[in-house]
Amino acid sequence: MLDLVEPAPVPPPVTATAPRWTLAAAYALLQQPLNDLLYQAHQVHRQNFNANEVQLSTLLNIKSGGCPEDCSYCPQSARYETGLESTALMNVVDVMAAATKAKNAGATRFCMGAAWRSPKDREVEQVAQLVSAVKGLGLETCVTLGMLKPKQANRLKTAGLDYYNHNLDTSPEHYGKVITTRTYNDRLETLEAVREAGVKVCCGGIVGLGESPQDRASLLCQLANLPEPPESVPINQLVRVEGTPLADEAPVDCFEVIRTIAAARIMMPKAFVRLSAGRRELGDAGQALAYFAGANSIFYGEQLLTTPNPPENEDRLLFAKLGIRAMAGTT
Ligand code: SAM
Ligand code: DTB
Ligand code: SF4
Repeated sequence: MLDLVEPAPVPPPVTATAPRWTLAAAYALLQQPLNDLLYQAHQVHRQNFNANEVQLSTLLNIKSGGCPEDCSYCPQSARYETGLESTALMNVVDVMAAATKAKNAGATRFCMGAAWRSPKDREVEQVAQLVSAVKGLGLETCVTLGMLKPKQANRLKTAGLDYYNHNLDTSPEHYGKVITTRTYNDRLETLEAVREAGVKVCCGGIVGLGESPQDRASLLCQLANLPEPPESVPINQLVRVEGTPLADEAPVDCFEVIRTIAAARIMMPKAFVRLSAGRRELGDAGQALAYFAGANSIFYGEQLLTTPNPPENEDRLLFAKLGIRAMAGTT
């Protein structure tokens, strides 16, 4: 009688590249005891960066409010009564003045944000002029203008754009509870256009949108598994603004922010991890912990886009206490 031997399973065809991170691995990383997570993150940080240097980026809202999108965290959406005035696109003289001030205060990157769903070609042309002017001051340039087409990304590249900021914001699973007017895939397409144009990618998310720890692990997997991981990863804590649907969301525990930063450092070892919105809420001790966990970039200057940020002198004082130096520019 013949022995019936189970045939060996056929391996799957090697078409798709394996993701760098599985959800289970990312979740396990995030949930381990805080000291274990911090120890591991700090080691990865030291292997890739000078642990006592932090990069300074200054933000300017070049076109405020009146946005047609429904991002439920955002004070700039025209759908919510937040008392914010909408403004036209700023002119080059005023932008240059703000950029010069930022440079003199010690920033090495100047990030310009516009409350658009997606810019028109004419608007991209106007922003391209701003980018060239700011670049001419010897600053790194970054813009965040909403969804971008490949041709628009190429135009910004030729103007001297270094980084494009476009966040995934949260996990694909939680996304629909936060934004309905553009899809996750829309965001991925913009990131692809930016990457293809040879502009560096700045992409991160927000902690505190009512998401679960699994959602935070899932967001980090999305970021770390992009065809090329982002060069810059902003981790924002939700700034709760009156009039927005998330105004009364329960504040997230500060250790969840620190855990997210530490996991981002481990999962994207070469990226600048930016401790972004929400630094005021963290306080000095929380920020010190974030720097230990691997954050090495901040938004520097007393205003984010529409909400307050610690003033420069406070940051300088904290850096002096911690022995942290501002990173020199690369341009
Ligand atoms: N309109 C463009 C867009 O959304 O792509 C660019 C500007 S938008 C304000 C840039 C990012 O700021 C958002 O993707 C979100 O991650 C962050 N952001 C906006 N409002 C926030 C808030 N209240 N708290 C934390 N982060 C916020
Ligand atoms: C990012 O990730 N955070 C910045 C920047 N990219 C454009 C914006 C934070 C906005 C916080 C709310 C506000 O000031 O309007
Ligand atoms: Fe508009 Fe950007 Fe605010 Fe969304 S996050 S409402 S797209 S400005």
